[in-house]
Amino acid sequence: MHRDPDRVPPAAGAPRSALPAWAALAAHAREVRDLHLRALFAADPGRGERLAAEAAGIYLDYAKQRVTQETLARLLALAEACDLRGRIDAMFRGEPVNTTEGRAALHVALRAPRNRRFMVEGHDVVPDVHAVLDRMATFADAVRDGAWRGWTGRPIRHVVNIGIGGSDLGPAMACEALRPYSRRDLTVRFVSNVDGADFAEATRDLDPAETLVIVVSKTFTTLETMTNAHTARRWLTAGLGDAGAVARHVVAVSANTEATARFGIAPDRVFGFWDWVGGRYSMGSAVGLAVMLAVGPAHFRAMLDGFHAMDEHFRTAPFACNLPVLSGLLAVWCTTFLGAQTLAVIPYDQSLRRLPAYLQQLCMESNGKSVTHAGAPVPYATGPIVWGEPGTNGQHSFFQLLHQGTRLVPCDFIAFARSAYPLPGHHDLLIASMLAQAEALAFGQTADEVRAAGTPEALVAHRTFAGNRPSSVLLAERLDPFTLGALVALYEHSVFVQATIWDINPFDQWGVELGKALARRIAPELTAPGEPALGHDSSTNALIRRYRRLRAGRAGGDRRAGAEPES
Ligand code: G6Q
Repeated sequence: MHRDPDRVPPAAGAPRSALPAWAALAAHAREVRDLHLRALFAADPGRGERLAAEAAGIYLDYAKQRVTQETLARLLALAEACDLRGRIDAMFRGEPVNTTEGRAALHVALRAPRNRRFMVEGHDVVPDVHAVLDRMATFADAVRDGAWRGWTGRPIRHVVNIGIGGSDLGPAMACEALRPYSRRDLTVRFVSNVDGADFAEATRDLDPAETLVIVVSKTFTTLETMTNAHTARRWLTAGLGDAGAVARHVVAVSANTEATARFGIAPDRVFGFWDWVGGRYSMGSAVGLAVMLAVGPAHFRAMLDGFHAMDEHFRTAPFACNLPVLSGLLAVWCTTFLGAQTLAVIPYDQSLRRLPAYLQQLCMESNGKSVTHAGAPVPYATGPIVWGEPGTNGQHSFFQLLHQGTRLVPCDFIAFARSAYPLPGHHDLLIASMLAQAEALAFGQTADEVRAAGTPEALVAHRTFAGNRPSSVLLAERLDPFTLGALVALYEHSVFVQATIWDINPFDQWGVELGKALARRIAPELTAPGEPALGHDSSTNALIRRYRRLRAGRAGGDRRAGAEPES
């Protein structure tokens, strides 16, 4: 029987790099390493039209990635050899794809329409999802139309979301992105950091009588969130003069109803979610309550529809025109085969200014792993460092390195054809800038072109751009709730595709535990009376001693003028 060598499974426990499809791709990468995008475009006038795909209103142009038709075919072959189809189906079937925690990762069920079924351990979770969404909608409508009132009878005008990581970044990003769709007379603020500055600055001009606090924590044990929640309780009690007021001004989003009850939040003020929803994949759950309060239930549901449209595209579209599959495979290509260490995400849209921070968590917490599912070290590079800033601002700061530095920095550019802020002369300039950057990165400017422009010889080398720097463009009509949902789902599933190729678990985050445990040990040492015995390394011990002296004002040294804050 003939067997396609790309499909021969590796021996059990062998790394992905032992796959014939992997070796073929690695050999191909060596062959095309010096191919320039100039040559690729010159040889194929149809490239710009062909290397593109579209779904849920988002057009992905990846013609300026350093790929040939053969690269794409080999990447797709690798996806098949890694059983990407089987892994997608397993995720959608609610299997415990989060292997180290023995859980499903079924965030796609959060945005399923009522008539769909998604099973977790034999139970259809879709009715549970919609029951919470309906309760959220009733509550959001009541707050927004003034029926829900604070302790003193005043309507709610401010919302403070207390949460961190997955319980903060998604809703914070979405509230910012969807500001044109939000109630302008309702302020929504986000408090995440245990640094008191965060809570103090977020609440300093708010009236507790008109403020609703949402404590968002899946576990309801997270140090930062619980510290801020207790501070909020004191702030409300002090401001309203009665501890009973807290019950009227605090709601919770959590999977831990025992802990919310212990905190004093009645069950009907708790919006639940489930352990099959990972924190950084939870934006479509009750974690998005602040977003629903800001934009209203209809816009929130439109955002979920956008998520769902991309989910369905990911589940059903052939890989060769599947946006998350293409995006994930291109990330693997750039990271593992071309040696790029980072991915810059540059939204040419000020409303997406929090998107890079959101994607940092989504991508880096998911794929910042160095062992396979089976616990073996990976012999190849995994998740890239994700970073970015909105354009055009980045052009005036770090783009120099992207164009002429020594590192390869693939970029994702994100843009919309229509702006919610149609000030004359702005939007076309914004988009022209993005297109120009992608063009300059890809094609550069040769020494001959620089000379031909009359540049003095001494400056030719300085003004030459090598080009061949890869980027993708994501273009949609406008940044509306539907498109935002589709965009986020695209990245979620791209991360899953990458993890599948790398054979790592994108749904756990053990790497954040060690620091938390050490902080619990150090915290009492900072305040203990006398000179506590310290058992750390000499650097940590010295820093703890110095901090204690500075904190007590015993470090010596003069008070500098201007060192005291105004308030
Ligand atoms: C996300 C992570 C992490 C988590 C926060 C907050 O995937 O698990 O960022 O969201 O640590 O956790 P809680 O929601 O439990 O407070």
